[in-house]
Amino acid sequence: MFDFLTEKFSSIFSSFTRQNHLTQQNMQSILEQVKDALIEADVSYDTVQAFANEVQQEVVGKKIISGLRPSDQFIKIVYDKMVAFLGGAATQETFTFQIPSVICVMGLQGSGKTTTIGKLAYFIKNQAEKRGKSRKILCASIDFYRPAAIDQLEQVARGVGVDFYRSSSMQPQDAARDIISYFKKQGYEHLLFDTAGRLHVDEQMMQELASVKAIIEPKYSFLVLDSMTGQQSLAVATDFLNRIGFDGAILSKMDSDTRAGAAFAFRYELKKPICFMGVGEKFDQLELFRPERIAKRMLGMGDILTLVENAQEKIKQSEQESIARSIASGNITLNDFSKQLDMMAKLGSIGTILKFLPGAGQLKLSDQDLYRGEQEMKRFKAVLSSMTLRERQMPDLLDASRKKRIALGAGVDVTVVNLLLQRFEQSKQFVKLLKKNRFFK
Ligand SMILES: Nc1nc2c(ncn2[C@@H]2O[C@H](COP(=O)(O)OP(=O)(O)O)[C@@H](O)[C@H]2O)c(=O)[nH]1
Ligand SMILES: [Mg+2]
Repeated sequence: MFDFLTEKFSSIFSSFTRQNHLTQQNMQSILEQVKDALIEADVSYDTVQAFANEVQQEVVGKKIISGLRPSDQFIKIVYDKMVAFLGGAATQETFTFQIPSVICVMGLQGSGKTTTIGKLAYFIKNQAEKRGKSRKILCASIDFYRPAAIDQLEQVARGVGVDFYRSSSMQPQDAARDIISYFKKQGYEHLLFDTAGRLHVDEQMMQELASVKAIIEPKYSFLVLDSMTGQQSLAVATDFLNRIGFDGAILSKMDSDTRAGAAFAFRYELKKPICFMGVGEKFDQLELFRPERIAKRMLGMGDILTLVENAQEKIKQSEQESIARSIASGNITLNDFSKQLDMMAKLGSIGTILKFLPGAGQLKLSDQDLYRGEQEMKRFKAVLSSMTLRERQMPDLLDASRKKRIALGAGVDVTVVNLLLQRFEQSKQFVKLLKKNRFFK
């Protein structure tokens, strides 16, 4: 997600963070590079220019804060502006749908409406369940244009475990009235209403949608926008906004190879929030759109990056290079493993390292676990240092008698030697993860 912008921005700013002085010249050069990256991400020229102007004005008006390097301060300004562009700092932790409510999704064909209905149903259901509650949720559709569209929604509803209703009418307005009356009569709390999409915005579609919207009076109406489509999708969004109106957008397919230009420009150009984003085809792959988090990700300021920065300061270039070489050759030896342990020791405790790794928060390691982990690392160091270089390079040599000798030398039980070899196998996976996060770049 956002790989394109993240890569651009992190390379622009990582060269910049090493400079202590903020001059008119280097600031201009950075801003030009930022503008180029945004243009390449398919953000319109006007929006890019507006963004750059706002950053510049902010810089001019700002006093230099002592203790903060000017380059850092500049990046902070860019970050703050990005948050503002993307929709501002979040005031709410989550999105709460009122009860009762009709929730309507619209958008072009294939933008992800039906899938999004399933995700929203799951989101509402899941949120309620977390608080020990349940919700009566109904899904219905008036997409009569594609033969299997309504069947698809029926399957989606079944998959999520919510109700589905099919009107006997095939005329959009009549069906809409029928659905609404069923929704009310049966005492449902939420109606998720799927609409028809065309391949392009057309007159008939817009008129039909406008009249249906007047019938169902949705409390929430979302435009589902395929994030793959870039600037072009904003033209579609503008048309929907002017002709029908919506409360917010849901950007779908953010997991795909999108350059994220639409995400960047949507709020600024449409003056409407992006509320959610779809990050996969499954029901649980819907996330709240959080401008702060997105700006951080785009700038490559995620926690991983913090770890990388800490690491780069502390780890000598040569060590990194030699490990990088063996990774590149696909040939990791116990020697590298030993260096890895050293690197980890330099980074701080296992607890500190874990804090930076995404998803590690869910591991719920107790202090005791961490202590045990660190003890284990120390024993491993001892084991490794009682091996010969050849043994470290060719772990296959380690037969029972060698293991015994090594264990003796390290003052540990043979089981520790075996455990180390097991961990070594696992560490190959760890290396893959770090490599994926460009740890060794
Ligand atoms: N990768 C990915 N695919 C998605 C996402 N949302 C929808 N899709 C896929 O996009 C296609 C069209 O989705 P659908 O819901 O049928 O679109 P609709 O015509 O607007 O109702 C389907 O193949 C979906 O699985 C998403 O967030 N990520
Ligand atoms: Mg559909």
